[in-house]
Amino acid sequence: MNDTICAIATSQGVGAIAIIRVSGDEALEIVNKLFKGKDLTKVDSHTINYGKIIDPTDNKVIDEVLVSVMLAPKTFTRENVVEINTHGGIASTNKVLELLLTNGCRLAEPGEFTKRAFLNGRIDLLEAEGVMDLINAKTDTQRELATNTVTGKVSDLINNLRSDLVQIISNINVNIDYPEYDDVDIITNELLIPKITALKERINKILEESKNGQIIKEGIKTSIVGRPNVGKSSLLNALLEEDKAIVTDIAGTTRDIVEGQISINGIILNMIDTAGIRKTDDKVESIGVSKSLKTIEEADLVLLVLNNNEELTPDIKELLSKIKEKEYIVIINKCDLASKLDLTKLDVDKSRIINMSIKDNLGIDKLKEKIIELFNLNKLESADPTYLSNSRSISILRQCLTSINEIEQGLKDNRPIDMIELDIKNIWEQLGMINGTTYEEELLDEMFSRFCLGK
Ligand SMILES: Nc1nc2c(ncn2[C@@H]2O[C@H](COP(=O)(O)OP(=O)(O)O)[C@@H](O)[C@H]2O)c(=O)[nH]1
Ligand SMILES: [Mg+2]
Repeated sequence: MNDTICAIATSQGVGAIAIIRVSGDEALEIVNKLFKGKDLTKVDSHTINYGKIIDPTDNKVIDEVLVSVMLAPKTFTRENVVEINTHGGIASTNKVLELLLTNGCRLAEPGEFTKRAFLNGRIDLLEAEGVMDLINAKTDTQRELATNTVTGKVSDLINNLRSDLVQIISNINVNIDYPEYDDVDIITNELLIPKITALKERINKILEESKNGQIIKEGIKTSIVGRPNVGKSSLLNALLEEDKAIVTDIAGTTRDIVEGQISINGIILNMIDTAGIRKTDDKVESIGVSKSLKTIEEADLVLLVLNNNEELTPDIKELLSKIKEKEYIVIINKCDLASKLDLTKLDVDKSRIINMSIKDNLGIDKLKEKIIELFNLNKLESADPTYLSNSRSISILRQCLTSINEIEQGLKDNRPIDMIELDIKNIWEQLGMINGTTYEEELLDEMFSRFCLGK
């Protein structure tokens, strides 16, 4: 038997109403001990009941409340659930919680209600993760993606792959069991190849589109790099429209990393202003420089800032070769000054160059437009976002892709069909880990611990 858990589900602090949630076999009995009004154990399911919470030791009234009674199994956790709506003061809410704890409830762990919803089969693992995304959503696009995850649209991507695999497995089985059976497709390796290839392409597409999911959920990691004094911090400040990073004409001012966020078409740009990249003997500055190089590796987008008024140096060419593996934009700043920069020596695609004068506020809009173009943000904003977005499922799906490539090769090499069948079953199981058909206890603990209390 599961113990009965409780937690304050609304955010802690003063509000008009606070909700305390109780879930478990004894939810009704425990709340009933504290409730003056109707006998909650006898009311209909899914009713809201007016009454008072009293302290049973001295019968003092704690608060006037509305109590929602929801009986299993049609509840979020599939257990009996009672929600107490109190006046949202800190003292009264905490007092009600305390009374629940002294009368048989245990304080829920973070995410424990959702964990129970998952363990009791109410939602799958992807949907559970979506619940957290929905709570954390800050932009409309994030909210839409999370809603599609919570309501199972994203799970269907995986469920459909799994049912296709079952189809293939059953075809193989019929063939193994009744090799002489004419009616059934004779599943020879030849016939299987196109099916496997089609499946591989679908997995590929889901993975390709999951990049959109990650961009929506986590934003675009953007690193602003370049030599000292070219205007990197000025660029960050201009994009943020505030003076966040310190700007001076002294080279080496930004020694550590300064971060800021803006939203472009509903997508968050997570910007990092870095220390200027140059050879230096200053210990603090050189740590900054190596940190900047590291942010390039982790970035989705690199903004390389050059000074129009400075000649090109060899280290820039070196830097350029590093950032070319990423999405990048070359910003030529200080266009208000005389040009000393020889662009012909710069081996970059012209469409990726933006001329700016941050001082005169010129070029910021062009830069934003370029980012929208590079990441297809217009399309992302208008699409109904149904993408895998958490790195856990994406990495499992990547493994599945590797396995399916091996199967395809195995078929071409005429590997025995019963071995192939085993490999296909393995993929089916791996996919089950994405939506939690199979799971490990440790993963659940780790995942739900990131939820907020009362969810
Ligand atoms: N003339 C001119 N000066 C600029 C421009 N943008 C930034 N600066 C100046 O260049 C200097 C260095 O800027 P800063 O943003 O600190 O460069 P960082 O070292 O790359 O972060 C400051 O004195 C800025 O005011 C610009 O577009 N034109
Ligand atoms: Mg700086």
